This record gives sequence, structure tokens and C-alpha cells, in this order.
Amino acid sequence: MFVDQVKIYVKGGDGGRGCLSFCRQKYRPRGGPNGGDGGRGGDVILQASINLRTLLDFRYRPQNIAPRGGHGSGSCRKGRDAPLCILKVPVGTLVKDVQSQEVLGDLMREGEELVVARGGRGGWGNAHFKSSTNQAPRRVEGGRAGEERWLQLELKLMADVGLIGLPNAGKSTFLSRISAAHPKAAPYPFTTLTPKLGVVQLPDYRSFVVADIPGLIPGAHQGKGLGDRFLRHIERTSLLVHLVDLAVEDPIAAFHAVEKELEYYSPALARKPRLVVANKIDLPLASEKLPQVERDLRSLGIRIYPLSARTGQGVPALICVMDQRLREMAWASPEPVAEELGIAAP
Ligand SMILES: Nc1nc2c(ncn2[C@@H]2O[C@H](COP(=O)(O)OP(=O)(O)OP(=O)(O)O)[C@@H](O)[C@H]2O)c(=O)[nH]1
Ligand SMILES: [Mg+2]
Repeated sequence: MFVDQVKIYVKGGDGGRGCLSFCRQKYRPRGGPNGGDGGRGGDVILQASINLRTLLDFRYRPQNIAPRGGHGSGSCRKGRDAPLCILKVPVGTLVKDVQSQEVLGDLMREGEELVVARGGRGGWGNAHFKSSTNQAPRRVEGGRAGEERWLQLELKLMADVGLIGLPNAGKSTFLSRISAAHPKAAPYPFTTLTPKLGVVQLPDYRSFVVADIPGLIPGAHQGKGLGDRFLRHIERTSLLVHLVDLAVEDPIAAFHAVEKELEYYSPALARKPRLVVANKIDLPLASEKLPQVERDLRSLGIRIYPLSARTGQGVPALICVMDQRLREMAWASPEPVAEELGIAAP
């Protein structure tokens, strides 16, 4: 199951109690206070990992409480500091405080960490309160409580290129042709129910990551079909590839329907550079429509790239264009995502 949004409760460990104790030894009258301090409670830390793809684990474990610090004991022995509570999240997780809606962090790289709840300090033992005027203090402190809060975790997948289009446009077929990914592709709408990633390997050992998301339909912004919530997963991409199925009755209307949904979802996303691809040109019905569609879109200043995801015709040329566009935009994101994630070829 793919889970990309969860609410979790985190609490740092409480500090250990300080100890009330006096030295009692033979031949050491009035040995003085020797109660040790409590240990620190553990912090709760989120750590990004490329080995996770969903926030599913947190559905079953919404409460995450770090261990308490050890209590102090006699002979000035300090309590044990509690271990950290490390929660692994997928790379690309955005962390928000539920109450203030403040963004606490965005974990974008493997191993990146964010402390979300600090453990409480240990209480002082009575040895700590000794002074010239109070040589036998009976005062001790309890440990401080650890921080607690509710967090909203939102996963936004990391990819360089996002595929968009109506259901059945051939997005998953295209992804399986250009990468080693095997997303399910079938001749009915909404075959893809959750986003899938694929890594495109280039001949010179570079690579980039492409995200396939469920198809959009007119009214997706009002929740029609699978809605538009999966568009969040292509918000981080630098380039969109819009696949238009030439075999449908009116490819131009299909093109505008998807573009409109992008605009409704987020004008920023709609402003992203994109390549428009005319798919299924292996079908005679589709190739007949190509010149007209080409002309109509050219009048809007849009160039189209014809290809067939099924036969592979036109696909290598498009990969080159995608790579070139990504390289041109490299100033915006200096390293391709694949390298950041450590999944590029050696
Ligand atoms: N003839 C032909 N059929 C294609 C081509 N590309 C995809 N198809 C077929 O179109 C159908 C839908 O393809 P998918 O890849 O599942 O489409 P999708 O865009 O991922 O669809 P959803 O996941 O439902 O959004 C499948 O039956 C594919 O075999 C193509 O280039 N030529
Ligand atoms: Mg699909």
C-alpha cells in the first residue's frame, strides 16, 4: 500500500529523576550528600532513507515516544542518557507541525536528519544542591518532560521528470520502455493507482528519474477520478512530459483538459517547462491525425514529439531531448535526483 500522508505523535523521552542520598560510611561521619543526577531523555529524530518508498509504517505506529533517561543513584552516580529514537522516512518527506502548520523541514537527501522532539534534561540529585550554607540538602529535582507534538508527514517523491496525461495515454507503457520499471499497463483507465518511479540510464552512465502518476481527468480538481492529489509527487520535478493519446477522438481537447487540471491544482506547477508527446503513432488511426494535431499545437507555439511507446519508435530521440532539457535547467537543481539519491550507475 502506498501512503503519502500521515499524522504522527512524537514525544521526547522524559529526563530521569535526581537522587536523594547521603554518604554513609564507617569512619566518615557526615559524609555529605551524594545523590546523582538523572540522565537525559532520548530525542526523536526523523532520518531520510532511500530504502523506503511510503509512509505506511506510521499508519500502524502513529505514536512514537523516545525512552526515558535513567534515574540518578547514590555515590553521585548519574542516570543513563536514553538512546535516540530514530524514525526512518522516505527521501522527499516534508515535515509540518500540525498545530502551527509550520514547515519544520524537508528531508531531501539520504541520511538527512531532523530533530522533531527533544528529550527532557535529567533532574539534579541532592549532591548538586550542596552549598556552604546548606551542607545536607534534601532537595532533588524530577526530570524535565520531553517535548511533544503532532506532526504531519507528507511524501513528495523525488524525480527529475513527471509524466502527465489522461488515463490510457500510455504513461506507464512509456515508463516501462525507457526504464527498468515495470508499472502495470492495461487498456482500461486508472490502471495506475499510485505513483511509480523509474530510472533512465543514459549511455554515458548518467541517469535521471521519471515519475509516472495516475491519469488525470476533467474535474480531477473536484475529486473526479482519483483526484489531483498525486500531482504533489511531480511538484519537485524540473520537467513535465505530457503524453497525448492520438488514438482518442479529439486529442487537442484531451491536451487542454489535462493542462487545465494542472492550472487548477497549482499555477506554479502549470508553469513548469514541458514536452508534449503524441503517443501511439503505430496505430493508423493515430498517425492520420498527427499532421492536424501538429498544426493545431504549432499555432499555439507548442512543438510535439511523436512516438510509439509500444514499438519504441521515436523514444530514443525523446530521451535525448529530455536529457538535454534537464541539463539546460541544471542551474535550478545542480545534481540530477538519481545521483542525489545514490542510485545512479557507478
Ligand atoms: N498501439 C499502442 N498502444 C499503446 C501505446 N502506448 C500504450 N498503449 C496501450 O494503451 C493502453 C494504456 O496504456 P497505459 O500505459 O496503461 O496507460 P496509462 O497512461 O499509464 O494509463 P493509466 O495508468 O490508467 O492512467 C495499454 O493497453 C497499452 O498497451 C502505443 O504506443 N501504441
Ligand atoms: Mg498507468
